[in-house]
Amino acid sequence: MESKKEFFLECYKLGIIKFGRFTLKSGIESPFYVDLRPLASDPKILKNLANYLLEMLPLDNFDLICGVPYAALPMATAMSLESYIPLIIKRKEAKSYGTKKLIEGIYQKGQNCLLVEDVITSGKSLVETISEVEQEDIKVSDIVVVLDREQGGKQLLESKGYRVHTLFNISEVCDILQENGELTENEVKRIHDFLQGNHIEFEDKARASYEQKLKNVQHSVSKKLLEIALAKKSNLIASADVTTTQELLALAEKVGPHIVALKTHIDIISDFEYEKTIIPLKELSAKHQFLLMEDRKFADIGNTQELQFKSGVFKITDWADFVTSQVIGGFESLDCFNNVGVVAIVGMSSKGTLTTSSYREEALKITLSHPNVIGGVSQSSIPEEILLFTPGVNLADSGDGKGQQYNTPEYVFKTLHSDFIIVGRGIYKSNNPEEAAISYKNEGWNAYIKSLKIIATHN
Ligand code: S5P
Repeated sequence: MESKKEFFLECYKLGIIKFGRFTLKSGIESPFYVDLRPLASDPKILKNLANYLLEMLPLDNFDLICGVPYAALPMATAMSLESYIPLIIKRKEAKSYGTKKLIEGIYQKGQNCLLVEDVITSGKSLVETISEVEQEDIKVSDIVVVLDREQGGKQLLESKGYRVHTLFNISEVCDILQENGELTENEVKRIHDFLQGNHIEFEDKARASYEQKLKNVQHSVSKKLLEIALAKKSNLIASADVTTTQELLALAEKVGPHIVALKTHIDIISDFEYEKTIIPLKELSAKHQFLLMEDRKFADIGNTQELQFKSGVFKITDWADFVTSQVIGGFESLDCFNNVGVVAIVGMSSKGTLTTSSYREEALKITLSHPNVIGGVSQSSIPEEILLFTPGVNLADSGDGKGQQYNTPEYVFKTLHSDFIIVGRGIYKSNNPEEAAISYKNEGWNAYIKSLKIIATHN
């Protein structure tokens, strides 16, 4: 076998460690991220890894071998194949039916089991796993770990009397990568500072300004939105989720001067009449210079969407400047919106939404490639070539008890690089919607200006 260092570099090529800015499960921001699952996809590496791990261990001590689910399962399997030590499988959760077993496989009470883990950080999840294995009357004395993040896990387990064998630790990994020109001395120093529990500053990428975006966008609706934003010093879209024409028009009159667009759900207006609802609304939009965004969230095949867009009582095509649409119907389902701008729903703000990261990734492909699309609704960042609209913004609340989850303007501009905030109840439910709109407009604009000024503070 090649040297341990060469072996690490081969593993590294599979993308198991990334450097940058990552939010860990605990919410802590880390300058590096480790994911060893790719190792299982390279049979030669997995086999070598198994042998490196076995070499470190007093193999006679073990009757069984068990991986901590899931990343360590292939590793434990490979070690079992190389050493002929029998494998047992620990479930993540006990089955809710049948045997309710937590450990699968053949074993006897009192046998000693070697635990295999991919990465150890604080060690807390290993402590839990060990106690679950011990509850089945299986003994654990040794744990073998591929990579130690050196954040106290080894010490925690050793203080409880377990032997912890680690193949790599993050310090030696950083040294290897520095020697190989993958990391600079400064980057390694920051990682050490982080591991020692010191606060480290992250370099924030500066966001594009509205002026810069105005130069790059193609769609006329994107241009108009950015021009209004700059003219009014506002990035606020008020969501008019009211249910009568009178309330809708009254709200538009009050908040109109302070917003870039008024977002409607036109199908919740109980007394809708094109003449009485839309005509005066159009007049207000011209008077106060804001666009109309119909939040229809189309989600059907192209033909049906076209009918929903152009027919019925609402005739959205005649008055909306831009509309929202799901992209679940695929690329061509958006073709019918060729006289308006489309804001694609990439990710939703509600708890338990099905817009998972893999969905968002696919949704973004359509969003970025369709010429009718001007931007996306999302709770995470999207590429800067399109506009990001972020609902779920409220200064006073963190949720509404119905699944809505709120963020502050500061978070959405600084962290997500949003372009426009969408505020509903924060404005129309307020005692004074005009004052509320002014305060959201100012908060939003200040947060945007602040997000432009983030200065790199590498130390
Ligand atoms: O993910 C989303 C997408 C949208 S468009 N989450 C949302 O809340 N919205 C809309 O934004 C929602 O339909 C509502 O009209 C508005 C948020 O209203 P609020 O009262 O919670 O601010």
